Amino acid sequence: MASIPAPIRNPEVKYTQIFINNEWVNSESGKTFPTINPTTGLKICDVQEGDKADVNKAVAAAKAAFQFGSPWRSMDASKRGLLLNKLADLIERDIVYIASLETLDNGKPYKESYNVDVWGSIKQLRYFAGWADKITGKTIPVDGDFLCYTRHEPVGICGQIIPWNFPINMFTLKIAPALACGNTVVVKPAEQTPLTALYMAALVKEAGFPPGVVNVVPGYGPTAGAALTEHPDVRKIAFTGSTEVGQIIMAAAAKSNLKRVTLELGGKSPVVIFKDANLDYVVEYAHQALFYNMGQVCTAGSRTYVHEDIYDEFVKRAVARAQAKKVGDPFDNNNESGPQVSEEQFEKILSLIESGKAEGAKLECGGARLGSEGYFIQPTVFSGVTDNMRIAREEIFGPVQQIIKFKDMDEVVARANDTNYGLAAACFTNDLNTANTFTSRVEAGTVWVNAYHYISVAAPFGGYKMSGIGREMGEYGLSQYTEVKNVLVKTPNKL
Ligand code: TXE
Repeated sequence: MASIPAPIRNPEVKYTQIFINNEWVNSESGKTFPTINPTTGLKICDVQEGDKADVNKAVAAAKAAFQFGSPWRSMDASKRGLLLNKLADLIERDIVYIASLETLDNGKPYKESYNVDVWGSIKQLRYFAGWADKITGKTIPVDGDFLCYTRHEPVGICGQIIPWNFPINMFTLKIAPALACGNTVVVKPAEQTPLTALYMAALVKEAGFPPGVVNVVPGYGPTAGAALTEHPDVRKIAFTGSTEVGQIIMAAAAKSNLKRVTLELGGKSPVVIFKDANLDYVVEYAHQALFYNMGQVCTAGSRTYVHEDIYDEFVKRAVARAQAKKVGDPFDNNNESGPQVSEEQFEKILSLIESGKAEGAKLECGGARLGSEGYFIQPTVFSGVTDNMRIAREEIFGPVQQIIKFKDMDEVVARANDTNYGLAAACFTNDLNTANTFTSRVEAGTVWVNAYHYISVAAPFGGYKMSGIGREMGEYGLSQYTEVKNVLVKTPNKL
């Protein structure tokens, strides 16, 4: 990895208020909430706590910005692209600060905040900036004397609710396609990690987006998030988070005004290692598939199926790899992993580890807290895992690898698909027929062959089954932010 500039270990927090109409305001209730540094467990600062009244104000601003004749609705599509590119430039200017702020608030290693999250955001903005003036309809040769064409129009006010595992990246992934298509947005960042979204709001203003186009309301899910989901003027909700909350959101969207809904939810993704795979290569990939971002990834490869002929050797090497992992201060670039994001997640993971032990899986290494402050967990590996155990069925969202034995293709595909989730999957093999059979049979929105976690903004991303609805990224993702209008013009003769 190329060397990167040193982090700012104590980045100053510049914005803690609610961002509406390009202005900073306090919450109507006067309430605030703390955001915690997961490396120490100590408070970083208090942030204004948005609730229904604040969401109503933000939606009103987004609605006004979406009126015909407003600066935003009158703007050339190419100019929307320029603004998105400008925003990308501003992030690039401030990348060290933003990556440092992300690490402070989320706990992820600074080198990953910098190289993956913040650079990823820049790429997303530039990708969708390029689309802004290329969103076109069709002319359709219908029977009769008609000019028939389609217009791809913005949906309107979009509510966007994001999680804490990739805070800035989720922020840009949500706003970029929405703005490229000409929508206005109200974003609710996760309560655990509001700080980079608020800094992004300041950059949105600096870039020159008109007031009301982007609004950011920090707050809790059942209050601010629910108010956005239930609001009658919001036309679309884009959500990334747990499957349970996805179900609540879809029900509320249906009940209020049949909002369009896209959901990117949880997963229990299988990584299937056939017996011809190169062991050194797959041990590392399977390790990263699970442990990347402290296991807090919706696509985490959290069911590692290994062919019985290579199972024992694989377990031995996977354990050695996990034991060699450097976990600690996320600002120290020698460390591979930092803490879990919050005490709640930390406790959830430890209790699932206990369930694994109680249900008879073999704890090969780890299994407990690391150190005495912050939310660090030892890299943990279980072998002897069977499909019915909770650790093989539930999303752990932590550094806990489950290694499971299999015999053949038919059996492993059936077992891989025996879950309500369907976000991602991978197989490792050098045999083309094995790979093609697996990719065609496995039920998942993204399937990797001899790779893991490679995600491109140009390619669609989303889940089968209870892992989600709709696709984000790429042209498929763009289509979720437009309505298709069919126009039929009577003509005096056949055109
Ligand atoms: O998620 P929530 P949590 C999974 C992962 C994790 C579990 C719980 O397994 O352990 O979910 O995490 C907002 N109406 N993922 O509790 O609650 C909330 O404020 C509207 C997978 O943090 O789903 C936050 O902004 N909004 C996932 C966002 O939803 C509501 C990433 C996500 O929080 C709401 C995160 C409500 N009623 C967790 N309740 C992924 N797919 O990557 C909460 N929110």
